[in-house]
Amino acid sequence: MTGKPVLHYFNGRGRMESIRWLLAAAGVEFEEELFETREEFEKLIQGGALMYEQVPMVEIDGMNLVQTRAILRYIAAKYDLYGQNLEEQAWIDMYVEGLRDLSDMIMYFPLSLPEEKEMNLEYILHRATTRFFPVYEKALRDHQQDFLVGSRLSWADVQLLEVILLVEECKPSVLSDFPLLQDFKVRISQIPTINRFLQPGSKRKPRSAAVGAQGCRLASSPMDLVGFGYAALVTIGSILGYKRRGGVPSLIAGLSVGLLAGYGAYRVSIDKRDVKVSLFTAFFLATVMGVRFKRSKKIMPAGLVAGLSFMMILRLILRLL
Ligand SMILES: N[C@@H](CCC(=O)N[C@@H](CS)C(=O)NCC(=O)O)C(=O)O
Repeated sequence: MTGKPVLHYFNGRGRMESIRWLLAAAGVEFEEELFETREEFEKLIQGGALMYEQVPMVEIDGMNLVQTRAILRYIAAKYDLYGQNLEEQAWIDMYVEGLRDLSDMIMYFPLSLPEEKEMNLEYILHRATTRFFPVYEKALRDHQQDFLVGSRLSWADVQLLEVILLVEECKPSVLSDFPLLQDFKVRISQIPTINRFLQPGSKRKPRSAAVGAQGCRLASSPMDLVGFGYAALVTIGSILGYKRRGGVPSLIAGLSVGLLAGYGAYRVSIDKRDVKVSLFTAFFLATVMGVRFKRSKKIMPAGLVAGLSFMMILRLILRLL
């Protein structure tokens, strides 16, 4: 290998965190190109480095590796963390895939609707303690070794420790009925490479960066709901105005501006810094309605639209800072 692997991802845990864990456990130093904006992500896409236009991507051994599982498998095999034979590999795969099911639930948890948060958390903890942790507790009991598979550290152990710590962040006492997992946690945490990764200042992402799915949301760019709401308001407002006072030209003008605002919101949804159209629309409406409000002193609709448009301008400018 020439040079250190370079990890490309958002500045968060997400799908990259297990890759960080595995490299760290293998004692491999790595570099990170962490992006914060959609543009940085798109630059990478335009450079042709992302096979599926998705991250994680890891530059390693002259390849641009994508697909989380493929990356993990490559690292595990390369650094001798993937068992001694096909049978051990199969066991490692089974343990790792189960752990992924559990960690995926946790990764998507921040996307829960507020009213579903408590129920979803309970569900995750229930699944962890009734379906997944019993498997690993039994595996350690039956296998009678320090590790899940064979007699040395494997990818399965690294992944298990990562997920235990993840679930403990949701409920610190979650291992209380799993004595072997408690011992396992202490034992594996003491392995020097892993212990270093657990120390502050390492490349392990903190809980505050548990943006898993939020990281993905940045990649697929969240919809500009406020912008669409504003466009809908302008459109509905012009239809109501027409119904009340008539006037086809004002209706056409209102609908056109509403359409333009909708198009602006669409562009912001694709790229949150692409605010030109939205800014122009809001500026136009703020000016026209502001002048109308000054003359008529009527809050509805002139004052309201001018005020909202002014707030939209502020909001869009803030996005650029
Ligand atoms: N199967 C892929 C999924 C990767 C994925 O969904 N990545 C997200 C970020 S976490 C992404 O790049 N999304 C952008 C998009 O799909 O356009 C993997 O496991 O690596």
